[in-house]
Amino acid sequence: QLKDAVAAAAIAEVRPQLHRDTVLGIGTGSTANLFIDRLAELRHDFAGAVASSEASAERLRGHGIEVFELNSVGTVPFYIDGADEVNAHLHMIKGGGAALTREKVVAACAETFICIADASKRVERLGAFPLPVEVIPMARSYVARELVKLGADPVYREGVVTDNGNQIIDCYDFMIDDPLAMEVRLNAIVGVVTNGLFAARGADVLLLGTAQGVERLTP
Ligand code: DER
Repeated sequence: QLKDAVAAAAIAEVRPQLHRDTVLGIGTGSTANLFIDRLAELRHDFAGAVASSEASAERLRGHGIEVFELNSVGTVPFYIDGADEVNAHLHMIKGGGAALTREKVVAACAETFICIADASKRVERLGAFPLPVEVIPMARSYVARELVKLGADPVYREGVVTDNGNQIIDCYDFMIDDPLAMEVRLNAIVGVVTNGLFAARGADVLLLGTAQGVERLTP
């Protein structure tokens, strides 16, 4: 299973750097879950983790791993998380799991962002995966109209409320040629909390699961 191979590779990558007082930044999604499950056996080798979602926090606690509030930790040496798409610059689209805001915050506090993904996530151009945008509920329709002006087809992700009490709009038919510029442009739409472009702060290392094994890529 390619996802399991990259989770194992991420454990191998961080294990030598673990100390009793280390707090790790942990992502959200099925690949991050495999990493969390493998962390369990190392739980006595580090202090705990900061989670990018309540779901990941619960999974960590279930393994007896202490979960810390980010405000009491400050920075973390590593952030390990999956992605929906990742390009050659290690810019990503994230947010498939509706955790993009806390993911982006913890990533901002991490020295090294290790992205773990199977080969299906590797793309030349970002945007085939519908770009998630987290919005405050009262601004949803306004933001959707602004996204149409940018060329997107905005679709409200019905029935989903984020850990922050917000809603998600997914931008379909929205190929992105300049992720850095578009990330800044989307952040400028009032009512947008976070968008799923991780370009200003992309990954530092990509562990990519391929049929030939795990490739370790850097920007
Ligand atoms: O929501 C997210 O950003 C997740 O990290 C997602 O992008 C990856 O989820 P997966 O590992 O289940 O594909």
